[in-house]
Amino acid sequence: MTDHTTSRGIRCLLMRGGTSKGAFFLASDLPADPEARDELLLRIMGTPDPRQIDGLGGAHPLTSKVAVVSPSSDPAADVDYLFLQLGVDEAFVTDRQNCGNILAGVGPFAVERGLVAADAHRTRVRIRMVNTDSLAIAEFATRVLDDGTAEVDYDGELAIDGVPGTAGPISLDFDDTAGSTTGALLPTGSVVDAVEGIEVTCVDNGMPTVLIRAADLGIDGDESPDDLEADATLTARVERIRVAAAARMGLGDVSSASIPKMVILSPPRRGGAITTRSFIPKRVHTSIGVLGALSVAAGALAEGSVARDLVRPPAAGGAFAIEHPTGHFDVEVALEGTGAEATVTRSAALRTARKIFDGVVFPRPRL
Ligand code: NQM
Repeated sequence: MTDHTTSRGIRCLLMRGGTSKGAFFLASDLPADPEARDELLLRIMGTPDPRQIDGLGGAHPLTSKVAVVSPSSDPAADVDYLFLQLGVDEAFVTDRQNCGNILAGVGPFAVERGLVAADAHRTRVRIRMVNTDSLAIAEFATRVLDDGTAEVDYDGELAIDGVPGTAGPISLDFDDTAGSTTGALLPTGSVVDAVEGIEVTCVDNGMPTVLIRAADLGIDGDESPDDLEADATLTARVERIRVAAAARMGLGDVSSASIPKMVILSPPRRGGAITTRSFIPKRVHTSIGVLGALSVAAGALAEGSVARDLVRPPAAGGAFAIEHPTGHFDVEVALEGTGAEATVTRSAALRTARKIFDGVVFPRPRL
């Protein structure tokens, strides 16, 4: 049978979103059947292959990401955004996690594809995040061209650690909570749980995350991602804790899932609130995810969490600076209530994004 997708290609926009990179598609340009869509996406990204040599993927989970965008039927939203994480050397596509870095590209993509009309100076896009059925509002600069049409202005002065140079700020505002996969900010019902012999805080402000003190793992917490990944005893222990904590969080079998994320905490080194190293979950993040950071901040601010003796919280109303391997990421998170009753009243962050390539991608033939 002739495979027309291979010969004619699929319309695709490659975009950096925050510190990640992904392939953005209109849902209408992909098969409606999730199984057929995922099989096609694996071929487009070049998965499974450690180098993803025959596709668009960049040989790391942070560059093996897909956004599927469509007009929203929710009156509170302009567009629906489905995030899909693809494996690199393992052939999987999962919708069990959301991604806030790729979210930064969704508003601009909606304008690029004509789903949202750009305003003369700034454009606001209301995004329903399908993975967690929650809302985000993105706002970014747009400009009017000589012919009167408006387009996204990607340039600007904001530097984000983990990306060279500067670009235009994209504000991501989640109102209160940044969403939840597990349905609760503290999914085990406790601020601290004992898992595999150590104390952890399980939290979900947009990303199911397990917080662990570096000292409890016998490490400093500011090791490089390469050094952490090379420590087979440590990675095996982190994985055992992940699987056990996931069961307590109601996430079921996560042996082949990219959640929960495992974040190792230690005191701040560079004037921020806390130092982090994030297992996402097999590779170690070179910075930190957006929703991961919002979850770390919420967990660290929860009274009695494992971060209590490590965190240097910002002054009231100040940004929570999360230190990570390539710098820091400032997020705004506010909590109300104490202990297991705590709720999030504000979640927001600034990112940048950039259109890298717009065209037609040709999936590799079936293996
Ligand atoms: O937590 C990587 C990323 C992410 C996720 C991961 C993210 C988020 O940096 O919102 O952005 O944890 O898999 O792209």
